This record gives sequence, C-alpha cells and structure tokens, in this order.
Amino acid sequence: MTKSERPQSLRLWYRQPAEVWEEALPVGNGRLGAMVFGGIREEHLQLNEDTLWSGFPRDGVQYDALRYLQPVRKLIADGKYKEAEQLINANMLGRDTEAYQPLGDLWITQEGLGEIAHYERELDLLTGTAAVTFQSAGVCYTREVIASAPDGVMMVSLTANKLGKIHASVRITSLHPCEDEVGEDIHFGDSSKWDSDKEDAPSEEPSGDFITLTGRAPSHVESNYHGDHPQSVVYENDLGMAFAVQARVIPEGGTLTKGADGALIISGADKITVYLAAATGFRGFHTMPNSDATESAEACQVILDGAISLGSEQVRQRHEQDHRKLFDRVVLELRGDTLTDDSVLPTDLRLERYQKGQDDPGLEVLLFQYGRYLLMGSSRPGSQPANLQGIWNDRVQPPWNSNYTTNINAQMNYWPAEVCNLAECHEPLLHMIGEVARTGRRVASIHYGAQGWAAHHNVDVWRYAGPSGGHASWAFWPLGGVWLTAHLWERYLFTLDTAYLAEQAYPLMKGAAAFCMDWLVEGPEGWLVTSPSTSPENKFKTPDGEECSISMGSTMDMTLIRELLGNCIQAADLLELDDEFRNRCEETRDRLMPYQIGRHGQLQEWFVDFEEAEPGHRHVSHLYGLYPGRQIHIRDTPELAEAARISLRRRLDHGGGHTGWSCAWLINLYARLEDGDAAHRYVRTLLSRSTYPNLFDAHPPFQIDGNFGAAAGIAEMLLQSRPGELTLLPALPTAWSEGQVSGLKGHGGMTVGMEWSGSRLVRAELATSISAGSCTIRSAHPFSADARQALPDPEHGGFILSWIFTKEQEITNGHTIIIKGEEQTI
Ligand code: FUC
Repeated sequence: MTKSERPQSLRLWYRQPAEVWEEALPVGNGRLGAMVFGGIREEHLQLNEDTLWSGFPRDGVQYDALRYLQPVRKLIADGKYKEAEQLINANMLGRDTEAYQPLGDLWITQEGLGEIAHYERELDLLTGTAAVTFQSAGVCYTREVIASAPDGVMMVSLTANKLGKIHASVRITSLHPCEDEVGEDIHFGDSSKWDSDKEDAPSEEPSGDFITLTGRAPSHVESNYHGDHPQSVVYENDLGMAFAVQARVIPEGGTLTKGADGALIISGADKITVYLAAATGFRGFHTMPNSDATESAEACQVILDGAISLGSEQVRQRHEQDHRKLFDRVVLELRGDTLTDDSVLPTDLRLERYQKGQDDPGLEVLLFQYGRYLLMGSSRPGSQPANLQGIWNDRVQPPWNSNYTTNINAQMNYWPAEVCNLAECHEPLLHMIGEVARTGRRVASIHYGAQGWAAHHNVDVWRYAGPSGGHASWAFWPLGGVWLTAHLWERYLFTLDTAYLAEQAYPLMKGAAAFCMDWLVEGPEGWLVTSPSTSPENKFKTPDGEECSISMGSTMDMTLIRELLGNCIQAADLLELDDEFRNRCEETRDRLMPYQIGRHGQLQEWFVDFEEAEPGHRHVSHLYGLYPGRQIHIRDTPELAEAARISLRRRLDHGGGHTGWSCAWLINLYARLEDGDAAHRYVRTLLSRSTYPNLFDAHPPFQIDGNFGAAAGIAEMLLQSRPGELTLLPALPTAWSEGQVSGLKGHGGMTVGMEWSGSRLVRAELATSISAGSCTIRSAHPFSADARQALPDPEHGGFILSWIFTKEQEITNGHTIIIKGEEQTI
C-alpha cells in the first residue's frame, strides 16, 4: 500500500510543490516555525522565531487622555454620541502595536536531478513531519523536516535510496538588513523592497560545516494599511532586536565545500542532515532587547551542539515521542451514512471537491486535528502565545501586525486548548495575562484614574496595553484584559486546581475586577454601565442617522464584567478570602445593566435599541454570553437563548460570518444552541469559503484564529461542559451519524470518550482526575450506567444521570463510569 492509499490517515498531501506561501506546510515547536514549500530543485523553508518582533519597550501611555474622560462621559449622558466619539478619536487613543517579524529563509538547492517522477509532499499530523519524495534517474529522494520541541531545533534530512546521489547547496537569507559597519546609521525599509540580493543584505559567514546569519529586526514598523507612510519600516543602529540563525550541515559520504555566495556545497553524499537553530536578543517584555547578535549566535551554537551530539535518529525519535504524547490524546473519527476513503485524493483536490458540495467527514476530522496540530506548533510552555498567524509569518509588515488582537482573535486561538486536551499549550496565553496586567496597571491608572489593570484590543510582545491608534470603534475598548481573565477561570474549571487559582488566576482576576468597579458609572435607571463603551468594532446609527461606535453599557461590556465579578465571587468563596472585596463584587454585579431584548426580538447589542449601521457585522460580541461565556443557556435562560438565536439569524441574513474567524464563532454559537445541523453548516462554510489549500484559515488574508475556532467548535458539538454538568453529543449533526471520539476534556478533570451510531450514543466512558465530587451527565437519548437508568428530564427534554464519586471509590475502583446508550425510552 502506498502512502497515499492509507485510509483514515491524518495527513495533508499534494502532488506538486507549493507555489505560494498559503500552499506551503507549517511545522513548529512553539518557538521556531517553518513553512515548507517542498520545491524539487530548490527547497525553501520560510523561518520564524516567536520572539522576533520590531520595536522595544516604550512608554505608550497617553498622559493627556484622562483630561477628556469626564467631558466624554457628559456628552454620552446627554446623548451626544458622535461628539463624544470625535473627542475620543482626537484625544484618548494611543499608538499601534509593533509587528511580529519573519526570521529568514533556508534554501536547499538540489543539483544533478533529471526528469522527475512520483512527486509527493505531505504533512503527517501524527508524527509532526513534513516530507517530500520524488524519483529522478532511478533514484528515490526523500526530504523530511521536523521542528523538535525537546531539542529546540529544526532538522531537515535529505536521503536517497542509492549511495552518493545527493548533491546540494545550503544557504540562509533574511528580509532584514544586517548590522554592517559600512552602512548608514539608519536604514529605512519597506517590506516589499528588502531582498537578499541587496547590498546590505545579511552577512552569511559559513565556516566549515555551518552557516551563521545574523541580523536585526526593525526598531519600528508603522502600521501602513493605507500604504501612505514613506518610512513605515525603520532600522536604526544599536536599536531593534538582534537575531541569529545557524544551520549546521552534516553529510554522510561525499564532500563539503564553501561556495562563493556564502553557501555550503555538498557533493556525492549518501545523506545530508541540516540542523537549524535560531535565537534572538529578546530579554523580556519590559527590557531593552539585545541589539548585538553575538549572544544569539552563541545560543544557537549551544542548542545545535546538544542536538548534534544526540544524532539525527535520536532527535527524530525524541521529537516524535514528544509530539505524539500530546497529539495522540484525542482521536476522532466521523463518518456519514456512506463510507468513503477520502485520503486517496490529494488535500487540495479533496478540498475542491468538498467545495463543490461533496460530503467528506474525514476532511472535517483533518480540520479538527490540524487545529490541534497548529496549537501544538505555535504555543508550548515557555513560548510566546500564538499570535494572529500562530508563529508563521513571511512579511515585515504582516496584516494587523500579526499581533495579539484581544477583542476576539487571541482568545479564539485558545478556545480548543482545554477541551481538546492540550492544556499545556494554553500556558503561554495564561502567562501573558500576568505580563499584560503589569503594563495594564499604568494604563488603568494614567488613562482612566482607575485601580487594577486594563488592556485594550491590541497587545504585542512588549505587552502594549493602551488603546491603539485609528478609530474609537476598534481602539477604544478597555475590556480586552477582562476577556483574557476568562481563560484563567476556565483553566480552573477544567482542573479544579485551587493552588493554581490562589496563586496565579485569582490575583489577576481581582486586578481586572478592581478596574471594572472603578470604570463603571451610574447610567439609566440607576444601573451601572461602562461609559464610554463600544461593542468591539461595530457601529450603530445615532437618532440623527450618523454612524457611531461610542455610547454606554454595550452588552459585551456588561456581559464580561458580570462574568468576571461572578468568577471572583466564586473564587473568593472557594479560597475563603477577601470578604469585603467579594461583597463589593456582588453588590456591583447586582446593579449591572441587564440584558435587553430589542424590537426584532433580538438580543440588544447596545443599551438603546439603536439601528445597526452594518447589520451583517462580523463581530457578534453581544452573544459572548452564549459562547464562549455561559450566561445564556438554552435550558437556564431560554428567552435569552431565543433572542441570541434571532440576533444570529439577523446577522446571517445580512451577510455576517464572512471572515474565517467570524464563521468559526458561528460553529460554536450554534453548538451551544444545540443545533448540530446549523453548526455543521458553518463547518462546511468555513472549509468551503475560508480555507487555503494548506488548510490555513482565510480571513482573508491568512489568520489562524479560524483554524482554532473550528477545532473548538467541532469539540463543542460533541461535548459540552459547564460546572457540574456534561452534555454528551449536544449538537451532533445529521452528517456525522456514525463516529467515535476519545480524549476530549470536560470541566472537573473529566476525560471523555464516546461512540455513536445512527445518530445515537452507543457508549461513553468518563474518567475524572478529581478525588471526590459529582457531575450530572446529560444526553438527548436514553442511557444507563452502573445498572442505573438515566432519568428523563421533563422540564428540558433529554435524559440525565447524577454521578457521585467519593474518595473511597477512588481507591477501590478509580473514577470511571461507563455509559451505555439504550434503545428504548423509559
Ligand atoms: C479584528 C477583526 C478583524 C481582524 C483583526 C485582526 O479587529 O475585526 O476582522 O480579524 O481583528
């Protein structure tokens, strides 16, 4: 059986090399990433390192902003929203974040090839290996690329099935200029103009069997969406982050020489292994980066010494072991009524066929597992969190600076982390919250005269927390930090780890809550509201018909604050501390402006039922309480759930959900409404309309959040948790009538496996790591467990069973419960 005939394989594969970046295949170890193009005569790995950003820590706080806060609040209270917005635009905004940078490019030119046959390239999600195979003049050539987390290196292995047949040259380039003594003091660049042939291209100093490239990132990249800034990329001497990339080439057999152009040339080898390491001058978010690359080059050497001493086979094995430890935790199989072996078609053709309407549950599984793969590749303990592009970026001026956009995108990246059993991969985000809380403390105090900490909608590696520049509709949103804290609480719910809650989560949640309590003002009918307030990026029409973003008490703001205060109350109760603060949270929460239902029956987005300026807007922030939040629930708050459904319908009727991430959010929202077919419709839409040939999500352009949102959504269709309750197969679509899953995680340390057939649960196994507790298990169809029948839920429909587990049982039986689907209703 050839590789392409393996059934159910979890691989992306193609019959031709990538022509453009969105066809190349990503590998990553959380820190170091590459897009592998799989060229025949020239292999190209576009490289990234996750700390390489433009800029340096700068004081971005606007000392003048506070002067305008009261006047703006007065205008809003008087209904002069447009004037308030103008005042904010002119006086209360800040600057844009810096930009995530490409690192360099590794080129491997293979000489001496004749006519090519049987070309194939693939990304095997199971082993985390990108590979290229082809035949030429009777020789089979293979290239394999891995990014190893345990050994911190990228490794490219070139092999052939006949000895002495590999002739290749290896070089590294970068879009960034080098520090050259002869150059001018300041270089101004433009992403489109830098290339390696320019006279101040990076220095390449091959020596023996290695190439070291050193360079420096821009000291500043100006957002230049309009293309009108004459010097949008700035390189300054002694400023900007240094970096080094080192490749060591180890041939077996053949000869190794230095080429005139700084390349290493290998002739007649049996095998070549290229080990690659990278390091930067990043020294933490609040410290000037090192702009001298010496230390970075030394760091590369240390990493490479370690890997090379192990040898290529050990490095590969250690990589695979580490990769599978995480990846294998969740197994998913989805089948419809008809069984098709779809893996015989290359991924791009399979996607095209799907786009034409063919069912392919296997492709949907691939999308799900690819989301998990990408999170593992772009976010590991100790790395930076996954940014708008994970870690994969080839542009000096990437879209939206490839930053952390905290009004949906950064959070969406982490929606799958816990449920998809990759809790470790959540850690970089949780860690970042602690850093943003530090910069955000000054922002809260200086911009708003408030205690605690606040972050707005854009964050970078320097943990910029102030408002960005531009327009209030996106820039003025000081609740980015509040949303981030939801991840801290979610982590607690999944683990019930009180030490983590006490030491890491609660202090940060408390700081964000302190800000909220200072930020709230009294609004209509004595309710507490935020003012000024936006509903991220959206606009309404004022009574005068003008488009405006600023008012008070947007539903998004109120929902986030209600949730955070509720979480703080629970945390303080659990930890038995902070009585006074806890009571203040409760009093404040009880006075928050409640949800309102508008004239269409929709969940209102603003405090007044304003006419929407763009009824099909991509953000659905007012539905946060349905997903990812849990304030709106079809059984607990059916009226609000219905209003949310109407809001969704209205958005969609007006063309909403049109960006990749927006579509991915729909999957999750419909899953929470337990409407499996609607959720599946948006899995289909995402794959059909917003997915590149390499299965990267298209905003467009590429933005990784849709990949992660889709993985989370697929999980949410199969399993839903809320404190004390797990729902099995809550939103199973008709298209997935048969299937099984194992390793999904639920609240309370639960691990869940399920099998279903004919759209009904056949068997489930739940295990918990918690010593003692209880959990209500819910399913749409009858089931039994431990000789007990689940009871019909007369109020809400479906069947429920209460599972109580005690410390004693843990010792005797362990905490596992086996559930059997029953044919008959009781
Ligand atoms: C938000 C979205 C945009 C884009 C950007 C990175 O501002 O509204 O669609 O995803 O983030």
